[in-house]
Amino acid sequence: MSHTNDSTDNSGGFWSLANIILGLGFAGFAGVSAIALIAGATKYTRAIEHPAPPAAAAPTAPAASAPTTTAPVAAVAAAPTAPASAPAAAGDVVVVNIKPGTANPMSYDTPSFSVKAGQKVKLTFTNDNPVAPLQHNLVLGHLGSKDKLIALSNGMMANMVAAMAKGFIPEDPAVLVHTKLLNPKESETLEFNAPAEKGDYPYMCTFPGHSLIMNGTMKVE
Ligand SMILES: [Cu+2]
Repeated sequence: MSHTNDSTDNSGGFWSLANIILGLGFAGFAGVSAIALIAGATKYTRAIEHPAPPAAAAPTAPAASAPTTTAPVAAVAAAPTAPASAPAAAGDVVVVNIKPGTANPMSYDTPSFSVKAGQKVKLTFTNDNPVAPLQHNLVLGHLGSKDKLIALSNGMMANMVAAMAKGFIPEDPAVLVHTKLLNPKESETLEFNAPAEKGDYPYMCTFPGHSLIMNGTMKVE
């Protein structure tokens, strides 16, 4: 596995602080929005005796299935619109480019992609979002490790300074490969071979508060 980093920007201190503040703000905002949405959905059901829309669509759900709700922020959270990429033929290198989402900067624009077992993967995460420049990383986890990694990510909130020094990368064998914590406009390419075992491998930004929405699935087929 090799890493390339094509930015020489060294404004880490500023972005670290800005990202903590923005990140905590977003996390709080998301929490309030979720509560508002649940409350709104309950009222909606009572008022017209109609099945309530899901309180929050899963980030991997197709955007088309998300019903219109009265809470626009929640709709943004459910918004990945990029279709899953088609699996490439075995033997080819799969090139995957991921950026923060345009509708919600604390999401990925690629909710899933498919690879063949053992196939070489060249995955580039470009942290470019002009609306909300935040620090992000991309951590690919082992089969079935999504919940564990989300918990580890959010657990780092308890000691942000120490965790930031490690780029918010969980020290856990569930981590397969990862980028460093990227400042806005930075990018990093990960090259690795897809695991031999078929299934869904989660990837996410482990900056505390991001992983619940900022995640996706690498499908090994
Ligand atoms: Cu992030």
